[in-house]
Amino acid sequence: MREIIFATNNENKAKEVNQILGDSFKVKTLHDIGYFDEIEETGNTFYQNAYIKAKQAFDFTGLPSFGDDSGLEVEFLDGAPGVYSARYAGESRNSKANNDKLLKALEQAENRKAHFVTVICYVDKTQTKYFEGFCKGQIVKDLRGENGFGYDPVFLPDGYDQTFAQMSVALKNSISHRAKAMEHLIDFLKNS
Ligand code: ITT
Repeated sequence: MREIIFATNNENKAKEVNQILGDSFKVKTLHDIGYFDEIEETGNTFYQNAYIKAKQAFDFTGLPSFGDDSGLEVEFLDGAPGVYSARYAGESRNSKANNDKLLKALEQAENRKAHFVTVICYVDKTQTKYFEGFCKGQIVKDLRGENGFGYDPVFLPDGYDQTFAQMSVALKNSISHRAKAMEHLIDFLKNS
């Protein structure tokens, strides 16, 4: 089985990615490879941060590695919180605080359109590649559901009447931004 390093400390992301990849790859996270330092996300774009994560894991292991940088872009907020999604309400990276701040910022908003973005960067000995995925939807008015992570309780994907946090992981994984970016990565890996 091919081994690949997923440069994340987010267990929920790792769970989603493992489910998407199934048995075709053995995925190891930063924790699994014994990398316990914080990777500073110093970039201003999803692309830069995804690269920083993947490159760090590749440099540490010498093995094919990928990083995922993702976030929520809200139309009424001109694309915020965007690349700063994890820290929208402060450095504590607290999801409840982030969601509360977002709902407050949208209190008067009629336009509640938003989309999730994932950029995956893959690095190995010979190449660096990028893959994108998007999922469009709306921000609901109250927190709904217990599953998932981050902004899942406030995000209603287009065409569904459940937020990401009300859906099973399997259903989220069939339509999410991360799933779409992962499909592109998987296609690439199959042909390389
Ligand atoms: P790693 O950098 O260790 O992978 P992270 O949680 O810091 O994990 P990001 O830097 O990509 O990940 O931050 C993305 C933030 O955007 C994340 O903390 C969530 O708040 C939000 N987010 C990303 N994908 C999401 C999803 O599928 N559902 C809900 N919120 C999501």
